Amino acid sequence: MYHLTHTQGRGPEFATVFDWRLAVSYTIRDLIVTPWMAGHRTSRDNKLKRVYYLSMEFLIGRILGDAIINLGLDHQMDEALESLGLNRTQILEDEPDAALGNGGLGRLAACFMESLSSLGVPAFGYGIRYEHGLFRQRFAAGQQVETPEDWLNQPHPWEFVRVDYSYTIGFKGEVETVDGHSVWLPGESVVARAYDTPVIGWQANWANTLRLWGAQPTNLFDLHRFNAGDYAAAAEPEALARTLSRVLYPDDTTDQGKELRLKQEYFLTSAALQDIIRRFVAEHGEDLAHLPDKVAIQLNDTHPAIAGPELIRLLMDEHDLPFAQSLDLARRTLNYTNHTLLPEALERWSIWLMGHVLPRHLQIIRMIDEDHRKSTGRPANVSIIDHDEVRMGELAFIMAGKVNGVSALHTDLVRSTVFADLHKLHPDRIVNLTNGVTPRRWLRMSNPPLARLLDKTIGTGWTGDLDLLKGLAPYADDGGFLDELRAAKRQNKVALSNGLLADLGINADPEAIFDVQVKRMHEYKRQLLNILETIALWHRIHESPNGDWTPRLKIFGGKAAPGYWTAKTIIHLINDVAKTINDDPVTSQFLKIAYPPNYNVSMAEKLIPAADLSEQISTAGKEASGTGNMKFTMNGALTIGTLDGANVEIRELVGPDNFFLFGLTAAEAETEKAKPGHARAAIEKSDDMKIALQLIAEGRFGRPEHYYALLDRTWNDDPFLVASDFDSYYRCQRSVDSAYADHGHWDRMSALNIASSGFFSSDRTIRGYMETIWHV
Ligand code: 9GP
Repeated sequence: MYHLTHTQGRGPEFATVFDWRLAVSYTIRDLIVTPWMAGHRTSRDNKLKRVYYLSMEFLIGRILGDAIINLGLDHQMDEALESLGLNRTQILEDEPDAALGNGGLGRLAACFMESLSSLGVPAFGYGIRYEHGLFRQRFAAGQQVETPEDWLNQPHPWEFVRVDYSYTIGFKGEVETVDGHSVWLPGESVVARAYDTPVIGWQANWANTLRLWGAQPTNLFDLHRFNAGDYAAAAEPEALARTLSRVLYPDDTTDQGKELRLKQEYFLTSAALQDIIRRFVAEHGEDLAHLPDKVAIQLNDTHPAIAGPELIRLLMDEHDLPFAQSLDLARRTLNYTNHTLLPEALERWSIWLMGHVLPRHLQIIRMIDEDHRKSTGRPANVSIIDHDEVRMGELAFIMAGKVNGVSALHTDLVRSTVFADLHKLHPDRIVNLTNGVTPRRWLRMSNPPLARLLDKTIGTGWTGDLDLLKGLAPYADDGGFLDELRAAKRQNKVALSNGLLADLGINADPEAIFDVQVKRMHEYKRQLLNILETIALWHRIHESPNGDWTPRLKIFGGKAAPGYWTAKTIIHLINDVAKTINDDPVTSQFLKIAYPPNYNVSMAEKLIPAADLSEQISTAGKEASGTGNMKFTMNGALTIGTLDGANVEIRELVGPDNFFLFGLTAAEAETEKAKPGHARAAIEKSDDMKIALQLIAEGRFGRPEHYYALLDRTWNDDPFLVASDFDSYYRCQRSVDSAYADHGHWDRMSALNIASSGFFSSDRTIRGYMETIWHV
C-alpha cells in the first residue's frame, strides 16, 4: 500500500492492475536492495575477485515472479494479494517480458546471472539496454509479421540509473603519434550510461548487478550548427546515441547493419572495460599488474571479442603499460565461450570497416596477430586477419586464457573443426562446460504442481541443489507417486488447453500427447522435418481413420529472423498445414496443431511444464548445446532427438531406454551431405516423405506456389538432411505413440528423466566455470 500511495500516487479505489503491479514490484525491490548492498560491501571490503559476464544479449523475461520465489515469499504474496482482492496471475502477467536476446545464448546469460547470485559469487553482467528488444511476432494469413517491441514504453521498476557511472565511447577519427605514443582522436563519440538491475539469488543470500548501458549524446545538440540553421546536423550526436542502444539485432546467426552492429559491440565492451578498470583502481590501487588476480572476464560468444584489443588499448594508451605486459594481462583476464560452429555466425569484419570505425583497434589487432605468429612460429593459417577480414573467433581465441564449448560434443567439434589449428598450438586452452538452466525459474516458478510433488516426496532442498532429484529414482516404481506425477502434468496440460482455446480457438484434448517444438526458427533445427512428419501422419490417419491412433497435439513456437526467407516460409507452411488439419473432421480427434505467435520466455514457462514430448531434432553436429532440451527433461517431458548438442549427455544420464533416439550421427551426417543427390535418393526411398511433399505441391495446404522454392530446396539441396533422417524420425514417432499408450511405462520414464536432470542446473555449470576458468 505504501508504494501504491507514495510511489504510484494512487489510492486503491483508483488503482489499475498496472499501478498495483508497480506497487508490488517496488515492495519486492525494497527487499532485494538490502542483500544487494551487503553483497557489494562484502566484495569491496574483502577485496574479492569478481566475475564479469559480457554479453550482447540477456533474455531475462519477467522479473517479479522470479524475485518472489527467490525471496521465499510465494505464500505470503498469495495471501497479501488475496486480502487486497487482487489476482496474482493478472499482476504477474502485466509485466512486459524483457526480450533483450534472441534465444539460447541470451537466456543462458540470464540463467548464469541468477546462478552467480544463488552461489554468492561477486559478479556483474554487462549488456545493452535496448530500447526495443526482440520484435513481436504475429501471423497474418499464416505469415510472420514483425512489429517493434516496446518494453520501455512504461516505467521499468527494477532498474536504478547511475548518472555518475558514465563513460565516453569514441568511434572513427584518426590515430596520431605524439612523443612516440599513439593517440586516438575519435571523430564521433557517445556516452554510455549505466542502468543497474539487481539479480537476487535463491533464498536472497546474495544479489549481483546486471548493468545495462544506454547511449546518451555527448552534447544534447550542436548549438553552433543549430544557430547556423543546420538543424539536421545539429541533432547528429543525439541521433547517433539513440540509434546505438535502440534495437537488438533480430538475428542470432548472421550480422546485418554491419557498422551499427560493430559500434554496438564496441560500445558495450568499452563501457564495461572502463567500468571494470575504474572499480579495480578504486579498490586495489593503480597497479594494474594485479588485474588478473581480481578480475575474470567472460566473453559470451565473439560479440564482445573486441575486448582483447580494447583492454590492451586502455592499458597501453591510457595507463602507460608496455604492449607485451598489456597483452599478457589481457590474456590472463579474458576468456571466451564459443556457442556455435555455423560459419555464418562466426563474426568477421572487413579490414576497411574495422579501420574506419576503430582505427586504433585495427593497429592493435595487427600487433596481436604479429606477436602470436612470432611466438608460435606459425604460418598464416592461424592468423586473425585473413582475406582482408578480421576474424573475431580467432581474435577471441588468441586473446583468451580459456576457450570453452557448451556441451561435450560441441567442445570436441570446436577442437576438431573451427579451431583445429589453434587447438594444436594451444592444446590446454579449450575446455568443456556443458550449459545448464536455473531450476528456480524453470521448475519451482513455472511448474508449481510438480514443485509441490517434489517437495512432498524428497523435501525442498532440490531447489538449491538439483542433484537431490536423484532421490526421486526409487519412486519411479511407486504407483502412487506415478499417479501424482501424471496428475501434476495433467494440471499443466489443462491450464495450457484452456489458454489455447481462449487465444487460438483450438480445442485440445489433455489426454493427447503434447508434443512441443519451441525455439528459434532455423533450418538446422528442422521444424520442417516435424511438419512433414505431421503431414505424413495425417495422411496415414486418413487412410485408416478407424485405426488405433494415439491422439497428439503438435505445438510449435518460435520466431524467424526477419530476413531469413526459408525459415519464414516454414512458419507459413506450419500455419497452412494447421489450418487444414485442425478443420478436418476425419482426423481431428487424433491430430491437431497449435502455433501460438510471439514465443518468448513467458510462453516457454507455460508450454514446457505441459509438454509430454520434447522435440530436439536438429541435424547432428549443428546445435551447440540447446538449453530448452534441459528444461523439458527437468519438467518430465521425454525427448525425441538426435545425437546433437547436450542431447547426447541427456541421453547418457536418463538412459537410452528413456530417450527416443533417431537419425544420423554428426560424423554420418557429414558423410551423407557429401554424397551428390543425397536428398533425392532419400526421398525416393521414403513413401511417407514423398507423399508429404506431394500433398504440399498439390496445394492441399494453401497455395502451392508459396512452397515451390522450399520443395525444390528439399528435393535438390536439403543442406540439413531432412530427407535422410525422415524415415528414422517417422518410425521413432510411432514408437512414441505406443510408449505413450502405456501410461504406467510412460510415467516411469518421465520420473526417471526428472530424477536424472540434476546435472543440468546452471549452478553446476557456474561451479565449473569457477573452478576451471575464473578461479574464484
Ligand atoms: O545455438 C546455440 C545453442 O545451441 C546454445 O544452447 C546456446 C547457448 O550456449 O547458444 C546458441 N548460439 C547462439 O545463439 C549463437 O552463437
